[in-house]
Amino acid sequence: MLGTVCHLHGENMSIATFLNQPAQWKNSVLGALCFSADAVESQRQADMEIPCMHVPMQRLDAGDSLCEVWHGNRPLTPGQQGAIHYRHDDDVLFGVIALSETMFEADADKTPLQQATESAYRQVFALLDTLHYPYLFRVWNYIADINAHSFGLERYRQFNLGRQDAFLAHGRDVVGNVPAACALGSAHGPLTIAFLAGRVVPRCVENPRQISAYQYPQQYGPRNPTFSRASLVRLGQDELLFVSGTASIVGHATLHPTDVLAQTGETMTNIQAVLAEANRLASPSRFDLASLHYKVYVRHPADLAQIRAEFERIVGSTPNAVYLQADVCRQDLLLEIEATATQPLGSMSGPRN
Ligand code: 3EB
Repeated sequence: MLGTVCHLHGENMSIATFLNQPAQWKNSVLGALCFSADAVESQRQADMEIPCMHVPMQRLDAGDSLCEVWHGNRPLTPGQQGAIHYRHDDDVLFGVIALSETMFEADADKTPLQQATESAYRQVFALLDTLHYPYLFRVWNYIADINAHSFGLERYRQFNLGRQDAFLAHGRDVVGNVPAACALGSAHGPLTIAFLAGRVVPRCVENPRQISAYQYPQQYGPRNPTFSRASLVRLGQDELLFVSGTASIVGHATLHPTDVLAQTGETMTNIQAVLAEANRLASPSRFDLASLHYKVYVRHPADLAQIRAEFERIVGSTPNAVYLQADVCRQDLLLEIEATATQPLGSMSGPRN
């Protein structure tokens, strides 16, 4: 298998480069996560039968857009169910859903964002049930004004209510066996969710330095976030690691609330701890900081240089990383870092339990 690329893999490029790829290349694209401050460009992708998420976020490092493209095995099957656009091969399904809160009215029980979130996740689970891709590997959540308060509750906490209700309504675990995820804030736009799902059970990884998010104390909201710190997915000859959005949280508390350098260091210590846990479960255990592909979400663009220098110092070699401006789901968090990696299982690995 030397020289082969895992059949499920992501690569980064600008939206313009993505649009200019030949049709043959696009035939293996499961979907894409597109980010740019200006929403216009990637809307053209709607014609392509490729599910493309678009989130209005500024890329901070290079160029003015980012397109994270996920490839699968040809031939791919496209489709639409409810508000979800998806594409799948025999093993993996990529989907995107964007729902505007204006479609929902506040009632006595549920805020519009909560209803939009619950509806989006219910649609996701209905699709996964219909097409038989039962396991969510990784979810990307983007929420406008994530730290704003309305109806007496921070919007991220409204999102957590709707998300957990949908998991429960579909009989899914809300503790333990939950997907890797991230949740970031944009200035505007509909609730936007992208996801990868499949037919093999992912192994969930937690971080011994952190209380599991699904067990946070009540002070962070009426319902806990439904995500694990990372997921490990074995596909063919490869093992994929999805590290969730990771921040400067130890136990359940934010550390270094006003110190962006220290938050960067603490975040990387957390990612190291997640990697150590993943390596306990993975076989062979070869994930390290240098082998990850990172997305770094920066709250204040003015902090970019400091965050980047510290991050590069810690990773050592020049990291494979992209930087986006985003709000993070606690007001005192100044950055969040997510990552993915793939390792070949190798001929020495043998059967695993
Ligand atoms: C944290 O550790 C930081 O709600 O899906 C990170 C990753 C965070 C995912 C989510 C939230 C989520 O709590 C925030």
